[in-house]
Amino acid sequence: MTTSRRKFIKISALGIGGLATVSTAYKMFGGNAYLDAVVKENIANKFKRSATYCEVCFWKCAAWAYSDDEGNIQKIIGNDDDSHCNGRLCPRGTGGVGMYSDDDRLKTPLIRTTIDGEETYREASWEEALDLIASKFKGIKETYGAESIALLKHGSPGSHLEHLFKAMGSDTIAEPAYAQCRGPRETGFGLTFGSWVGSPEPTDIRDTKCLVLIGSHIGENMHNTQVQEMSDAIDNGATIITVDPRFSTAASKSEHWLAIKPATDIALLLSWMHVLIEEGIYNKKYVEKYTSGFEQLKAHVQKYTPEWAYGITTIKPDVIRKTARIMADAAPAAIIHPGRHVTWYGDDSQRERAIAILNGLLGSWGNRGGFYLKEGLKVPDFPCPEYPEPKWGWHEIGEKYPYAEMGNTSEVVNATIGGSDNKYPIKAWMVAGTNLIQTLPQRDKTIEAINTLDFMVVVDTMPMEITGYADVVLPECTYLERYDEIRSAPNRIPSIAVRIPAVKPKYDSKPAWWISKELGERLGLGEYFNYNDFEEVIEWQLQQLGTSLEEMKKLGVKQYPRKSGSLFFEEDKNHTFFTPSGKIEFYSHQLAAKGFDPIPVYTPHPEPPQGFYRLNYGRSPMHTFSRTINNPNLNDLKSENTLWVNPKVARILGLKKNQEVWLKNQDDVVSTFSIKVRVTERVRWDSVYMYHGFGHNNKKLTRAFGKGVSDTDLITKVVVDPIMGGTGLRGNFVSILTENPHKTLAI
Ligand SMILES: Nc1nc2c(c(=O)[nH]1)N[C@H]1C(S)=C(S)[C@@H](COP(=O)(O)OP(=O)(O)OC[C@H]3O[C@@H](n4cnc5c(=O)[nH]c(N)nc54)[C@H](O)[C@@H]3O)O[C@H]1N2
Ligand SMILES: Nc1nc2c(c(=O)[nH]1)N[C@H]1C(S)=C(S)[C@@H](COP(=O)(O)OP(=O)(O)OC[C@H]3O[C@@H](n4cnc5c(=O)[nH]c(N)nc54)[C@H](O)[C@@H]3O)O[C@H]1N2
Ligand code: SF4
Ligand SMILES: [Mo]
Repeated sequence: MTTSRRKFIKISALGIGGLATVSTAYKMFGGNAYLDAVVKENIANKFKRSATYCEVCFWKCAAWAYSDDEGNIQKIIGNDDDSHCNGRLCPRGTGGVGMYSDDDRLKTPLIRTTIDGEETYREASWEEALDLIASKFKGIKETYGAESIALLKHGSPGSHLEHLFKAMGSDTIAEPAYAQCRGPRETGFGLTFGSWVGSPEPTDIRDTKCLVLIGSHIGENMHNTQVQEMSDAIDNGATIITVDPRFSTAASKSEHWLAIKPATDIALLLSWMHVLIEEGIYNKKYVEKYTSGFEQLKAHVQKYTPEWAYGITTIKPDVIRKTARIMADAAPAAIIHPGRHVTWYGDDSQRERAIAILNGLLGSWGNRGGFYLKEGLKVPDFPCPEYPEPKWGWHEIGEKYPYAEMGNTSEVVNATIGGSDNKYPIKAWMVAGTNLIQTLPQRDKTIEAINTLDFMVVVDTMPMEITGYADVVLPECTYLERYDEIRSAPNRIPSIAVRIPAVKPKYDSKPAWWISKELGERLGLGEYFNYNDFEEVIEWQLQQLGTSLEEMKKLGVKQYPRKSGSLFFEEDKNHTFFTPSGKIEFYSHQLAAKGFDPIPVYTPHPEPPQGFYRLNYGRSPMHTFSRTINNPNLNDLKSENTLWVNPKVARILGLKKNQEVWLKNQDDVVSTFSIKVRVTERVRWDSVYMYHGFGHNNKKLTRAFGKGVSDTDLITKVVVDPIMGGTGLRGNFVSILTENPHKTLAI
């Protein structure tokens, strides 16, 4: 296998016919409760409705898909009984129908081939594609062991393929939602409270009196019920404190916006602890009853005065004191939000520990207006033989990080690239529902890993960047065309939701459950797939849960009574935390034993050199990562990103509104495309900001190709969290180029 073999295949753009069908998606998004009700009634009378849950992001709101007699999906509306959405979808969820109707979709299996010396794909039948994958997997399993076949996944297809992989004997499984997203917060909170935060976050925002957001920009981060509850909390007079170097939407709704100098949050957190303890306004009763290590914490934070923090964070001492007092007044109905995408500067588990400790001092965990005690329902596994025991897997691959508690995508990349001491040779990847080229930092490494593979399969719905590197591409049908797992996520009240196909799969696309089963059978693992249709699996599981498919088709969502007791701690009862001491651990003996700081400390991070700005990025409210940029409905709302530039910087560089610029980072890497300037006070003078997900370079994405810049282009440097292996992405610096650096390259 030569390296050039897996060159990214750029197939020339298809016609732009699809553009003509772009709908004015704005019309579809009702923001008015009365209108919503009228629309719902009209729709309900006219169309067939099918229960589903949304796959446009991972909040998985339960919804109804309405389709007409011709099988066209007319509208998707939130399920009123669902605690993830309360009957209202976000604009992306409403626009989800575009995932189905996008005519750029993958239409048939594709196999890499060479015609006249040019690499390209040829269309193939499912039989041929699946036979080829099965024979490659068999060969690799025989030579190296099933462990050498890795599954990189995100979203619903993942669970079906995970079953296939475990049946095969591979636990070499990872997803970007860990080492590029939530990992450090689960570690930080896990070490402190003995419990992960999990998703949805058990934040009792609707009843809080004070919500502190630290780089968590709810409102642009559109996770549905968080946005709804935050809006309710504001109506109820809660104080919102937003710590963000950028004036985010959340900041605009906040009484206090703390425009912190990037990368200095731990200093602020330590100083807030200092004020609470120094002024004796922490929650004494709670700290006494539930925590351990208070005396060490007190001694530790004594020197972290607001005056000390001011020099680091640029936040004035009186603002630090005042905001600490507001939290204390509200406590325990105060939330220091754990955030979600928290892989920033490499000391992220420690920053999350600091957030957890601050919550501990306020007594918010287990109290109304703080964090509720979530409860979920276990969906019984469909009967099948036990999985074989792999010799190694994600755990071993990530073993140098003692608190790596899920598969780490970047470590899978490293193990794939290998090296002389590589104990974990990875020879094949199956990639499903993740666009690794836009998702993982250090793209060169991702491509190097792909080039060393013997074989790569990609299961996707769209011709994304990652599909261009595959040997075989399998077109999955969209969430509106398939059955998937029963959704069961912990919440205030346990509930389940089902996904039933609203329409038949378009083109020659197939669901992941079917792909897994077909491959399983070809690999001699038929006994793990003892059903003809996934409907049978769900039907059986629903029976075990005391309901039926028939009932769930009518309900969509079913709630179950809580069994674990009260939603909050009870005065007269004690609570044991799942930590070694059974208490909330302000001082972590576990960390100390492994040579890490037992209480977080502030360490300075590199600052942008002269002429460079820190590259800051975040969520576009109308999009989910790279997956929706080509969606006809959502592309209609926002088709490219802009570069937020402070007026001072614009003046110095002579930049004008809407001027096209290119970016070059500290490693001389230049953005593939250009981006238009947005001059705004909303970003600090030391940073620039852009939405993540844009700047697609697969020409088959006819609406998204070449529109805006991909932040991932420029994230060539990472700082790895030594505790859990998360890749800090926010230490990259860019300079702004006004001349096209690609002129001679003909891109
Ligand atoms: N530079 C940078 N990198 C980041 C982030 C960032 O902000 N900036 N954010 C990080 C975070 S928080 C996360 S969680 C990750 C997210 O990382 P990803 O999940 O990789 O993000 P997406 O770009 O949405 O890629 C999803 C892929 O799944 C495909 N897809 C969508 N629906 C389906 C389906 O039903 N079936 C199948 N088979 N495929 C489907 C899409 O076409 C797309 O190729 O990225 C992380 N990486
Ligand atoms: N619309 C939409 N919503 C989404 C998603 C989506 O793709 N689209 N993805 C979902 C997923 S998987 C995730 S993980 C979440 C992520 O949502 P969040 O956890 O909110 O994370 P980011 O989008 O990375 O938010 C970045 C914010 O952090 C700020 N920031 C940057 N540097 C610093 C710093 O040093 N200190 C502080 N205090 N702030 C800083 C940025 O200015 C920006 O406002 O969003 C979820 N919701
Ligand atoms: S928050 Fe929006 S995109 Fe995410 S699942 Fe809910 S409706 Fe879909
Ligand atoms: Mo994420």
